[in-house]
Amino acid sequence: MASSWLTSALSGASRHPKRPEHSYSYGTAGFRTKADILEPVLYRVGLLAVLRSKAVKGSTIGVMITASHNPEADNGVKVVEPMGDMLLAQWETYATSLANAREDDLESVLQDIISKENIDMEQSANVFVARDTRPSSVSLAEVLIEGIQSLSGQYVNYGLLSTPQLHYMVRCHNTQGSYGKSTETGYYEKLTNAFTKLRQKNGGNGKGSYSNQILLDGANGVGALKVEQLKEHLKGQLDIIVNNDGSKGKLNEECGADYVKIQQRPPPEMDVKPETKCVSFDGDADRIVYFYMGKGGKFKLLDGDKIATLIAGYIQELLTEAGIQLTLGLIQTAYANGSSTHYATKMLNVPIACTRTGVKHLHHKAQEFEVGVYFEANGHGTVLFSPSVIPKLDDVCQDKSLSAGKKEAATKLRLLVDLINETVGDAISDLLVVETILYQKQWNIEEWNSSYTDLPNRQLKVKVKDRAVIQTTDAERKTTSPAGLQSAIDELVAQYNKARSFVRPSGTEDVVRVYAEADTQIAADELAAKVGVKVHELAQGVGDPPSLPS
Ligand code: NG1
Ligand code: ZN
Repeated sequence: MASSWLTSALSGASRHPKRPEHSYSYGTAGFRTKADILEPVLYRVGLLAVLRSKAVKGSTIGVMITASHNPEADNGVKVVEPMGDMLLAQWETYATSLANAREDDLESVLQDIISKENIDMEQSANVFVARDTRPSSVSLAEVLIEGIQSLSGQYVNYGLLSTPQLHYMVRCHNTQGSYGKSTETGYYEKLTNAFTKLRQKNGGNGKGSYSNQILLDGANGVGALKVEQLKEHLKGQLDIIVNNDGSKGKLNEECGADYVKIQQRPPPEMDVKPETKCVSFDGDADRIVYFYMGKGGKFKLLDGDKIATLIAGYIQELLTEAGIQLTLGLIQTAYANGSSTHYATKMLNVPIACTRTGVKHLHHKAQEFEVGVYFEANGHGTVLFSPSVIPKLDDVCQDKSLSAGKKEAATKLRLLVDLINETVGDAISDLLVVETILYQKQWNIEEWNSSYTDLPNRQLKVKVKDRAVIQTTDAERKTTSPAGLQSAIDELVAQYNKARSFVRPSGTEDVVRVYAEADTQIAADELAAKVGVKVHELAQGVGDPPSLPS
């Protein structure tokens, strides 16, 4: 006779049948597709989250319902590990098998996970649930909860949260509050307490051109709502004006960090005056970019690379002032602008590591340093501090033999640790970190932007029959297949100044991405197009090859 949990799980699944024509894959950003085909996936993710919680002896697991920067009609779901990290690779495979299992195979897929992971089905389980502002997220959360309950899991439904807020809640809960209180108020209090203290310490002589005014593009998403709550705790220290707050426009439509970065222009809804400091979040507030309209109405973007170098440089300065030796590293991907890499190595003296695209690769690499700053150029990033860091900072703060200056620098670093959401890139936390540093330096956005000048660059997409024929090595900076492609790219790159180019298959779209940078925009455009043509030629391109700029 089937166990009662199995009967309950299977009967629930029959209420949310999976259609044979749909297939799903748990990618680096979880499951993500059209919202109207996600119901069976959500139910099965409910089952998976309970199994994961049981497998980690009842520690709390998080499930976030969002499709981040995708259009409003899409949705998605991602699972958060007990310390707030992303789901383990082995469990991504289980998630994909569960989501795709035919109804009559579901039992064997569940049994397989239980036996491979040696799961005690008597163990209790707990899941934290949250969602973004997509209309479809409400009913999808209900289906997810049905899945959790069918395996007798306990759950807390937080309703609307940003993705990083959920990661934070999960970590706080599993570390018995040592990371902070697992409530939304606890989140704002932790960040704003650290922010306020740092602001007092940094003094800000008011002589520079720093302005506390920020025009925020909330992507018509959850970040806009959460910033309004943050403002109550900031008590006027920042003057944040929220645009695209969801009251009229659609989520991510002509707004949001992805739109601003790709279109290289402000959202049309925003009335951006010259030199005004602007910020754009994505739909679930785990990405942030800054921008402004410079002289002559020229759009200027300060992306993840600019934020990362600002933060790494600040940490480097404080470590030097405090006389503390820690290994500090900046982790980038091949998409990082060559100027940012040059600036970090030559001017800041911060070592660089390059990983494959996808935040989990950056996150893992960052763990190899005592202080690891990681950012994707598109604005997703944070800082990781190894467990050895806080005791080292505390020692300096308490050492009476040391100078006041050293102790002060160590205290600022200690506060910075509290200001950063280490679990995942967090637009709100990153905003507070950037504003702290700009205030200390008394910089306006133009002064920050002039720390280095981005090399002109271009990204293209090429459609090919099977993008898997493109194989890469060296953190995706070189191709090993198809034959002849890398030597063709090398020859093209050699014809331009300060040039670099690479191609890789996208992990989220059925395209090959081409990146090129060079000393002028014309050269970058031409190089990208020529490399695109080579990809089209050597990797069985579909449709027309990219056209060369006229
Ligand atoms: P793909 O489609 O693999 O290039 C994109 C972004 C990544 C990352 C993922 C996940 C670029 C060039 N790529 O990946 O940085 O954010 O989506 O959402 O921006
Ligand atoms: Zn996002």
